Amino acid sequence: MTDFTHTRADFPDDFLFGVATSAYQIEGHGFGGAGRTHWDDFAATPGNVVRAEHGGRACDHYHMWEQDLDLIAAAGFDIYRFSASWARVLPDGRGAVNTEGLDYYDRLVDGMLERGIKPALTLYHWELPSALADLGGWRNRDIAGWFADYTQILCERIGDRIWSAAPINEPWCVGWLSHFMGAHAPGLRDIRATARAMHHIGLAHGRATQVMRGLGMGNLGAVCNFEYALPLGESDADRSAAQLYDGIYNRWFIGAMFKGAYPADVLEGLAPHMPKGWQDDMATIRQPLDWLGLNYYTCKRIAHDPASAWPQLSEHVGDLPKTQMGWEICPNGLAHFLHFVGEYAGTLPLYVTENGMANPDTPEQPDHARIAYLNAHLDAAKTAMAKGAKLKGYIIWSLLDNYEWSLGYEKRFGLVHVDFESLQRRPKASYQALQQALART
Ligand code: IFM
Repeated sequence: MTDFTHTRADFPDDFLFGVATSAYQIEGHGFGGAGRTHWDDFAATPGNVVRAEHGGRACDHYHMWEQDLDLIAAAGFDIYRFSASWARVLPDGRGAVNTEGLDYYDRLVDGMLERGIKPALTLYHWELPSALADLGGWRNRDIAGWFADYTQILCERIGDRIWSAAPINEPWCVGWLSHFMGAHAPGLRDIRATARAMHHIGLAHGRATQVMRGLGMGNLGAVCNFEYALPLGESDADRSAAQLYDGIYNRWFIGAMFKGAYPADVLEGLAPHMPKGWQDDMATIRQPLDWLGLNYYTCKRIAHDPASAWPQLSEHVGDLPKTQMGWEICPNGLAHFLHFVGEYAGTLPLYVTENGMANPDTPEQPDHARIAYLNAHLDAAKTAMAKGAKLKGYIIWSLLDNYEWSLGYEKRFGLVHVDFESLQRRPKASYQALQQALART
């Protein structure tokens, strides 16, 4: 069996290892009285999702959660980063509460604590209730208030037992990927919608953080995704395009959350489309936080595209070895960001809140490629720590093979193989290697 290059003993005593999932991707949204989400609508529209697959059954974690928590505990993970579904708690996004949904999250959190696992909650991992999408979803400023109310209801019930919480997973995906690139629900390609969503996401983050502080919760953070932007060619134009891509992807949200300011280069393009009075919200967006989480997977080659409208750039894939997603394997980028975010997060603890790879795994084939990927990224993390990065934990995406959004169930990110017919779980070689590496000696 291929081993991990590092074991737990190579990291500081308080360094934590974890595994992550999200509600819509594993729970089975058709169970337990959850409301319809914009992902159900997106998947039901031809051309959006491979084979029109949706999260109706997914991994049926809703019924199999005990078995899944046992897998997390048996591997020796310290943290389980999970998310709650807004539409499971409030089927219409506001108004009537689905008590079955609250009971479910209550049981799930108790189940983690019983097994000695730290619950790391994400409040929103993309399953917007359809009823709120009808009202404009993230384009509507009122979403910040709706999200704050949902936060209050959920955290009044489970907040007392949560180890850490973050409001919104990967704001760039919620804003840019979903409203500008049209690749995720609601599938828009509209700059005005994008600017509004990119601002209201920050506002909702700020309001939810205030609510959780008000309830006495601690260890509150933000989880942003980062992609290492490299110029495609040597020209100044490509260099500037990569810099702008970096601003949109990597600096917009942390700029607002940690400095109360959007990056000037990005604002130049988005300002004409921003909602009126956005400047007055910056203090709410910039809430004191306790940590920053980085989701990191890959790099991207960026070129200037003079023929297109702002931001006048095109995305390319380079020659590095790739994962099943077609994403280049580029651990240098992780090391880069672990230093770069210090400019925003100062001395706050950092966590890698997602890192991992999709691989066309079968139960019979050991996933050596995943072990190598994780090794390379742990090496990069270790090197960054030696140079002063404040990294306190590393969380792998994902525990289980699951619903990879518009790519359906084909792309397998799990440490545990899931047969989507029988729902049988089978730990992969990477799970077993991690179990060895994490064992306390
Ligand atoms: O599956 C996703 C997850 O929902 C968010 N971060 C990236 C993962 C892999 O694409």
